[in-house]
Amino acid sequence: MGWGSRCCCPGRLDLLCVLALLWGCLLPVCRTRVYTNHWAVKIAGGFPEANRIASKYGFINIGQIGALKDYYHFYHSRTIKRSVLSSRGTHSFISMEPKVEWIQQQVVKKRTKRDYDLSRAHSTYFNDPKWPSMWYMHCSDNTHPCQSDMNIEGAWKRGYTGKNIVVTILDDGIERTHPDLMQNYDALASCDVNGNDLDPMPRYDASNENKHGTRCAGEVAAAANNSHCTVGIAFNAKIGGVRMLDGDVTDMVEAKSVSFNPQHVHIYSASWGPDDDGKTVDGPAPLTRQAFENGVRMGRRGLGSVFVWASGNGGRSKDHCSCDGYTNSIYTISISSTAESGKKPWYLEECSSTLATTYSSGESYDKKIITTDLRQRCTDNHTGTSASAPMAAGIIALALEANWKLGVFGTRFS
Ligand SMILES: *[C@@H]1O[C@H](CO)[C@@H](O)[C@H](O)[C@H]1NC(C)=O
Ligand SMILES: *[C@@H]1O[C@H](CO)[C@@H](O)[C@H](O)[C@H]1NC(C)=O
Ligand SMILES: [Ca+2]
Ligand SMILES: [Ca+2]
Repeated sequence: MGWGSRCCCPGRLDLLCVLALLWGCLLPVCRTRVYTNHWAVKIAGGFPEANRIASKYGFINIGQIGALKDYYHFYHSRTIKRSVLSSRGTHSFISMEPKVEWIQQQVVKKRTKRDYDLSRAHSTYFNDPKWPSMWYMHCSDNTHPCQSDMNIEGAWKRGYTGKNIVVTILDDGIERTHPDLMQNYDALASCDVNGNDLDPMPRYDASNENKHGTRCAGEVAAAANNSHCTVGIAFNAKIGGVRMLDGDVTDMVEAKSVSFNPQHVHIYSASWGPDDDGKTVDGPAPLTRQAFENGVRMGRRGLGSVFVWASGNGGRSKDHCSCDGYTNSIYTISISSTAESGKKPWYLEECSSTLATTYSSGESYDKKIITTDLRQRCTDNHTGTSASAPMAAGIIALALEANWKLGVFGTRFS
């Protein structure tokens, strides 16, 4: 609903109009009609009769209005094109013609395109302190073309914010007490495979080694407009974490993680894999392969669990993502990165299993990703394909909210 279509004030927004909006859009307050020199007329008796009446009063009969029988479009060239007063003159006596059943001078209606005015929205839209600098969601300045926003606001504007979608981060834990995560935290999407319990809180140490999962989680579902830190892409999605990287990772640990609560969790995001050293060829072992297959066949009530995977950071070692059996699995959606500049980042691995690319870090002068950090903090330097996969998970959450029935491999197993 555009304001203008319900309310007053074509083409302007002044204090009076704002007050009118506050008063519940009382129409008479400041409505100005703009009359055109086009009329809609209902005349029984067919086209010749309509023509006769048109010429009698100085109108041109342009023809029937669409498929509306007996309704004609009349045009009066000697009436001013746009006027705030309805037209008077001898032509207005047409309404007295017995064959004229109804007549209406056309007025201009304010119609607003249902797109999004970024120039009005950015910086003030949300009160989260990091929002103005979230360059990959909106364009806050003119230093780069306004293409870096991945059209996320476009999805929000249509009402998709991740509601009822459940995402879990398979990583080193999630700080569920973080002020920007606790609102959307979902215990049913969380567990601790390393500690064999249900609490995915990270283990704290001096180097904050286990910050990774918390950083990924904030990208997906940090609460919006809570005056704190950042805004998640799917800021109304539920977010959980599976703590599984802070200990020995085995086939069983991975299998438990990717098959955790598959009728509750919809999207799993993983930003890890075999060493990106240019020498390692490795992939899921039997239990995890089975867990993936069961997930896409039976997870999400048969529509398929969505497994989002970071494609790897081994570019500098000439690592190749097709030697990584997680990213090149047909069961995962493998995500690569692009820098703020739009260029390929140095860490990028190129291979054919990459299905999409989202923003992340690049050169040292490129901006990085802003998200929640361990110890209830906020960071603006999350990097690598690790930052790209959760971004895709957030976008997929918006897509699933828009179309829940999207299947993972719709026809492949039919
Ligand atoms: C965010 O909160 C502020 C109040 O702090 C409010 O004015 C604003 O409309 C809110 N933005 C959105 C998008 O809800
Ligand atoms: C990363 O960000 C944190 C918090 O914003 C800051 O303390 C740290 O120095 C940054 N590290 C680098 C390498 O820029
Ligand atoms: Ca926030
Ligand atoms: Ca790799």
